[in-house]
Amino acid sequence: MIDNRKMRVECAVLRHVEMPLKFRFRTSFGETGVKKFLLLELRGEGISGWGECVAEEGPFYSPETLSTALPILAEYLLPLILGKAVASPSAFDEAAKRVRGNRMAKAAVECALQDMLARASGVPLGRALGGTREAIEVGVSLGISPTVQDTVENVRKHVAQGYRRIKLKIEPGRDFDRLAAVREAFPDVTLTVDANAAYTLADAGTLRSFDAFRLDYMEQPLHHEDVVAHAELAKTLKTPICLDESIRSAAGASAAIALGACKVINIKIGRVGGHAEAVRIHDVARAAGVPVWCGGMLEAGIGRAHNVAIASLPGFSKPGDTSSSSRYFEEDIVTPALEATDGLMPVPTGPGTGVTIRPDVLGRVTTAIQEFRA
Ligand code: OSB
Ligand code: MG
Repeated sequence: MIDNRKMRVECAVLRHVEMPLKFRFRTSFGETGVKKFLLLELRGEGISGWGECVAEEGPFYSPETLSTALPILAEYLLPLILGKAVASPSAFDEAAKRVRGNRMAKAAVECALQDMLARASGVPLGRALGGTREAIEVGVSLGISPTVQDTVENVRKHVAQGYRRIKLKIEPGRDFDRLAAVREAFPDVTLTVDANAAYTLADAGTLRSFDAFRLDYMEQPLHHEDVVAHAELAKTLKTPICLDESIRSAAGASAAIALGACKVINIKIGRVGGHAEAVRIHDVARAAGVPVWCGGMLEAGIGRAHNVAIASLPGFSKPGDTSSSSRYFEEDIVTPALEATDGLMPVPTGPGTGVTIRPDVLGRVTTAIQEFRA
């Protein structure tokens, strides 16, 4: 990573943003129809760097929420960089270690610094992080549908759009029947499931029955804190396990791999605290022969562009959840639009994330603005 340039951050602008989703997204932990997030702009030396905080409204996917990220940013994280002469991403990453947890808040700052530094250096962020791909392979994450028939139709629509992997959200009671119907209708599609921790070891029989569907992997079947239980479960399944919620650091990733708890890892920049930790997880996984892929949090353009940048690293060898922005939103806050064709999304080639804010659109979806200075 290039990190030799020291940036001076003069001002931070935090926008509260609300964007209606084109579909209601239902998981085992809840349902949403509006994407609410904090958008961070760091300004200094005539450049802006942008980061999207992926904390959600409620503490259901992660303990962090919009209303916990705000004071952590204002009171602990932004003061580490505002007015300081050494606001490089790695200096921030190091200084922010004193703050435990709160990784989504940290990632928003680290992403904005990474974007700012790459822009100042005139290089694409993906390349600055070690990325080698010109385009990334993408799949879709499909929420839990009301019926088996709706599920099959939704899969049909996305297979026709060329997505390279279909991931179905599942929960106890809305799993086997849907999988059976989808696998029968699409014998060759690359298929996965994501339970968001909705099962226990008592459900091992049900989870084992999914072996018949030749899933590429099963994502986070068990409790987010129980890596050992995943290792136990793995012994009884043919289907490989992929961990999402359980992996928050490179140390945790190494431990999970050593325990046999996962054969695949979903990396989300927000969940792990920024690009630097995402790269470290990528590196330990790659050294262990464990493929990774980039997850999603229904991001708008800035968060999506950061996802595309990290997914350009070589170890991201499975299709991720970074599907086309137009699937989610009528209009996005950045240009060029982040769109996949035939399941391939080009990695922007401009400096930083390679996307530019559309001030008119951003103005329409911003509900509040706060400014922070040293
Ligand atoms: O578990 O991967 C998840 C969205 C919000 C919270 C958790 C998850 C998801 C998704 C959506 O699966 C992925 C996307 O389309 O951005
Ligand atoms: Mg997941």
